[in-house]
Amino acid sequence: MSITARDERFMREAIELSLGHLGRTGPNPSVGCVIVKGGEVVGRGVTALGGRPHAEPQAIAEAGDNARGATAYVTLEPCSHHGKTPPCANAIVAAGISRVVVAVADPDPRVSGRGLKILADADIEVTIGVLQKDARRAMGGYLTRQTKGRPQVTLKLAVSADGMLGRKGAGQVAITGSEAREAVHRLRAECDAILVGIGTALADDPELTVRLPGLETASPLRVVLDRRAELQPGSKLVAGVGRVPLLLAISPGANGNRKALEERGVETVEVAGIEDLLSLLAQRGISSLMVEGGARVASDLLARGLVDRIHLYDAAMTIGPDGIASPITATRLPAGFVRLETRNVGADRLQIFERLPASAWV
Ligand code: AOF
Ligand code: ZN
Repeated sequence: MSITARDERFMREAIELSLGHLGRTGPNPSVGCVIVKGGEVVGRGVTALGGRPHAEPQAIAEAGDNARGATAYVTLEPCSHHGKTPPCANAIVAAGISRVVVAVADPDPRVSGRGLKILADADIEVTIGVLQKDARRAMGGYLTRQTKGRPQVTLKLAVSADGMLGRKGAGQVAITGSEAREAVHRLRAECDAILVGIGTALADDPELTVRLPGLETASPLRVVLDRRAELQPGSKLVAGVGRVPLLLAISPGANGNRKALEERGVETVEVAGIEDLLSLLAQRGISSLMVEGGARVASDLLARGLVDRIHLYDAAMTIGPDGIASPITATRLPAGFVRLETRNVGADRLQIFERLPASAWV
């Protein structure tokens, strides 16, 4: 059967469902599943918080007897492996579903085409690739980790009208307004980890937590790139360790404040450089990393081609001559990126860029 507008409509619904748990199912991707019978949705599922159960068994349970002869729309190829839960492809066969529409094949070597084969061998009609681009975008973190062995990197920058990220020696400077702050906290909640350089950690004394009603428990791992272990044991980052973990990436053999920080519950890891840190994070199941500063870390990642997405906030305020210049501004955009979206967030303007080719796994 060819792809219809109806297929796209129901797949869109499955993608929307998946977005609801983005950043909270790691290391599993957040997958959406919609079961349709006679043009009506009879079951919905999304990968549960923490990663299990998977989306499909939940949708099948909701559909009950209606699953027989129905069509299932799933954003990712149903799994075929006996992991902590039985394979979703087998559950689909057992439920008597007669057609499965999938957006993206699963690159996980344990699945990778085997899920589709289980379905086809059971004479289920399989359609693959519906809204593939949108689903890839929704699962960008998972797909980047699986195919590149590093997390998807999102660089967030708040830039003044004169192209600055902050003021030298001034600590935190409010560049964007409260709506932008809220949007940034939501983005934090959707990522698995947040990274800043030691310069930003010392100058701003940030907390790097999600402070939005209802999302207080969605704060991701905080990571500081701190070659010489200079982070202050009395900093807000360290004070919050009991609630949200903090990982300090230091150079091999670095001492500095290491001991005092470790005594306060900070985990230290020795890495040779940023690439090393990214692969270590991926090995720990971190699929999406948000980079919040500062200028040096941002420039370094951009120069190494390690930035996948940019959220650029432009504000109307100016900093002046003692500012810290941003590597990217509204008039100095990065090469090799395509703009996906421009919108106003309160008084500020947000532009979202994605690296070309649009998906690293093409
Ligand atoms: C699905 N539906 O909702 C998700 C899937 O550790 P496990 O056993 O939970 O397996 C993790 C793998 O399951 C993950 O790498 C990916 O291949 C798949 N995720 N599959 O059928 C889902 N979240
Ligand atoms: Zn599964």
